[in-house]
Amino acid sequence: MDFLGANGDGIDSWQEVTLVYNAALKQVQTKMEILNDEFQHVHQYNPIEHIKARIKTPESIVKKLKRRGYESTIENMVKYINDIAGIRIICSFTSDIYRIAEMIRDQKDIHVVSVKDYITYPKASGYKSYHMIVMVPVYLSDRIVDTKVEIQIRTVAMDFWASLEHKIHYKFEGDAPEHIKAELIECAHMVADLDARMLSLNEEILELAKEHSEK
Ligand code: 0O2
Repeated sequence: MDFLGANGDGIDSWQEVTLVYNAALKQVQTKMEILNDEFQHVHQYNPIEHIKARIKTPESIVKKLKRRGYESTIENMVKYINDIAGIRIICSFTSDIYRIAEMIRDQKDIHVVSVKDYITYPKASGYKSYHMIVMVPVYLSDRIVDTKVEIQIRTVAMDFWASLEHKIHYKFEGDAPEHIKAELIECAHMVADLDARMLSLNEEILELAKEHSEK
């Protein structure tokens, strides 16, 4: 994939983009793992089930730039594409999502640029997830490059729904038949109901365990 040469935020080749964004990804992933370990140590509980990290493919970056009417230059991708580096944090319960988001906000060397709360305000498609664009400093030998990383936080059930919906979206190039769209919305309601019931079941279990230990 060819990009026009440019100079976006001190990054001037695809190799350098990969290097810098990979470094940012590793930093955020390690931070999340440390927070999860600490949480386990203090509360005997892991809010994070698992973490997935990826660098957006050049093809997907070019498509997104085109869709938004920008030329495929390094400068434009660094400036306009917020999810070149993406981390997905999967947790068990909806309450974990906000707990993790809070822990991210409290990190001194992570700057939160923007938040999209598709949990409180789901998309019309039924999509639910909590998105944060954060900026982390990547220390190279001769300079520091502030780099954007998109963090998506969602439950296992939301992730299951989103990956199927994503496949369908691509299969029908965004124009799925109406009955499939309606079925997906119905499934999104079932996912929301399942998440709510699992959360209240877990809270009841924790309460019972607490009463039991106090006896
Ligand atoms: P792909 O193919 O997954 O990479 P912004 O980041 O604010 O400039 P953007 O990218 O529209 O604008 O932000 P948003 O809404 O936070 O979406 C970012 C990513 O979230 C998307 O990346 C998807 O991965 C995911 N996402 C957003 N909406 C949906 C949805 O309705 N269904 C599913 N399954 N995933 C969604 P890309 O680059 O659009 O797509």
